[in-house]
Amino acid sequence: MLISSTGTIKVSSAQGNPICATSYITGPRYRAAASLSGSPWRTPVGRLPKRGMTAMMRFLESRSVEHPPFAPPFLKAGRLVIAQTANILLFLAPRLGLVPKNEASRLWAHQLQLTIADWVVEVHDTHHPIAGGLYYEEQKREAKRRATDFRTERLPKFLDYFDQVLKRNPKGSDYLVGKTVSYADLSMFQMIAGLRYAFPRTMARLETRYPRLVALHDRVSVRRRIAAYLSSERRLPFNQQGIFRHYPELDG
Ligand SMILES: N[C@@H](CCC(=O)N[C@@H](CS)C(=O)NCC(=O)O)C(=O)O
Repeated sequence: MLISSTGTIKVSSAQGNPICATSYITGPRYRAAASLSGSPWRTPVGRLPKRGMTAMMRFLESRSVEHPPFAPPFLKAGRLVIAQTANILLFLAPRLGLVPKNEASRLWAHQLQLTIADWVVEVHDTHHPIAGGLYYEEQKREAKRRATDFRTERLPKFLDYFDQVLKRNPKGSDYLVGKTVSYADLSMFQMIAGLRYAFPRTMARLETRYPRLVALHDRVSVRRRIAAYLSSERRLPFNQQGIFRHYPELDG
């Protein structure tokens, strides 16, 4: 299923179809949305209540929205319409106590989130290196080359970087920003969970080098509300339509 920037939806029942998962996050639901930052709160279109999907499409297509989102996910909070995951988190985190109050910490958390956003795009590009609108099967050869580079060069580089961030945190290596949990930690949890799903063999090998990151993942997963979310229906299992997909031939 693909939602294009113009709001057109192409639906395909084929396996390995062009991706898209999407979400329309309204005020009352934003706490749930904030429980993780990244793809899990993009509800696949097929699972959205019909009303929600219709409302979202109407909104995206409307010519009268002053600050139109380019794409979902977006958040409506009162009169504000906020798109881009990192931007949504920038808005939500101080309201939910998921970032320290001072400006330096907020910028730092935002910087980490933007780096994670770049990382997410690179994960996506392992299975769709040529175009998001083409089927995986139409770009399998390129995907293989791209995935090899991702596994051997890019993935260790990102993991090294975030491991150093933990190591250099003057408030201790338990969290990425300051002395307590922030949304950057929630995003890192999701990255590790997703990478384990997509690249189980590679991650099993690499993880032994990053005990701090693995410990962070585990620390996040047992937090009371996160654990409740993970065992609830709100947690969508990883699948072959999302950013993180498992194609054994792309794993190393
Ligand atoms: N950088 C954006 C990415 C948003 C995104 O990829 N949205 C997808 C939904 S899965 C979309 O509808 N894209 C439409 C397009 O790029 O044309 C974010 O983090 O929110």
